[in-house]
Amino acid sequence: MTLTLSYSNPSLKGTIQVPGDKSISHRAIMFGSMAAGTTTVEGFLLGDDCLSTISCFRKLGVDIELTGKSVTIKSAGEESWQEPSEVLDTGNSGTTTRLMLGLLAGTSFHSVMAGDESIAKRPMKRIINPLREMGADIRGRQDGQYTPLAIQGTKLQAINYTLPVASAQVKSAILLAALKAEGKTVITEPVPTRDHTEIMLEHFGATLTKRNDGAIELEGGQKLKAAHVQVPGDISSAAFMIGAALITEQSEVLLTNVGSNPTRTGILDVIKQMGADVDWTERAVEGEPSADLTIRSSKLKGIEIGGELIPRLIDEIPLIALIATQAHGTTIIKDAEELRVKETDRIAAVVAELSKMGADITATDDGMVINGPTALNGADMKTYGDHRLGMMAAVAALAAEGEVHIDDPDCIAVSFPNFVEQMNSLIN
Ligand code: SPQ
Repeated sequence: MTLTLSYSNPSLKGTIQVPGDKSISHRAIMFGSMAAGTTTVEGFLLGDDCLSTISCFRKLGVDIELTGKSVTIKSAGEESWQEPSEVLDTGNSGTTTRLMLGLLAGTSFHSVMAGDESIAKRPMKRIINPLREMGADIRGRQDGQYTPLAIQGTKLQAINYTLPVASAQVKSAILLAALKAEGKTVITEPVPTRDHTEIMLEHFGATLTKRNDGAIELEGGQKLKAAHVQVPGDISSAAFMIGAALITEQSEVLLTNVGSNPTRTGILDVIKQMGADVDWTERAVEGEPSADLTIRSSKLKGIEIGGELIPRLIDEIPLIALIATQAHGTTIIKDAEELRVKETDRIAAVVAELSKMGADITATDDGMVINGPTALNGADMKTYGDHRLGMMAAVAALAAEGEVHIDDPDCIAVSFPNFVEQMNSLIN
């Protein structure tokens, strides 16, 4: 079903609580399933990806009850997981697929994982290589590069591993496997990435050490204790509301309880540098930090984005590219070649779709160059089944002259169900 959006000088005003953080919601289900006892989760993201994670753990025999945005997980610990009789369907979720590899590698049973067409094209060797060094037995197409993947659980040994790519999913899969491995695992990252797994490990009673050189050490054989998890709003979802307020006239939007973990707030650094009018008030911290954010229409300027900032805003780049089309001057995004292996090739897709609307945007090997400001016109926009491309198109419609048609808006529900309704509710 195609969604048609058309606006005439829209202005956004009001308050929004964006849905729960996707990365933290996935991990809450995984940790609650590993820990013996009853884990409760509040503010859970009811997005398709996180529902895929719940469905996989139910197939392992874990009792998971969902009531609104609250989840209750009753587990007798991961030793009680049962061999699944069906394929574990990870849907569109890279996080589910990759983190579960780390968890399933150390079980005593056989399991098979597969997801949708997009998952079948995403690289898995980056996870499987370190897990194989730990002793894991994982098979798949092209020597385990692609799903479906068959995992024969086995005993694992600790490793000393330096990540070849900056990836929280690789780091997390190794950490989860390391919990069950014999010995002390040491992980070194080229650039710091989101640390939700480390925070949650400690929250569930595990001990890990962050060394002065940035390396993480985790001793195997630790058991987790059930806990309560409060999930803050997802800053990656908030980013699209931020962009909507920034590029429309006379807008002022309050976003409440947005996750403000410093490993995720690169988008705020970028918009401040671009000249955004934004206020940020931190809330009390319980586990993961969060804040209230007020964002107003702003005159933006182009900037250069690269280096260590990239992992702190990797999922926000489609939105940043869009706001750069409305900024004065040139925006250069570099060191972001990881975008080519997300739900789709996000460099190619963003450039193709914003070009259709009249943007001056060029792809580079590791990013893009955008000259602004340019007027945007209505167009037939493709999502490539990628939620972030879908939301980028919907926000672009606010600034466009004429109708924007979005080919597959349902994919937005992967991370932000009812995004378009929420955005429209702010329009006066
Ligand atoms: O789960 P999935 O599909 O990989 O989701 C994405 C997204 O845009 O929502 C990436 F496409 O977010 C990843 C993120 O890019 C979620 C994530 C995590 O929860 O650990 C880490 C990042 O991926 P990576 O490959 O850099 O580790």
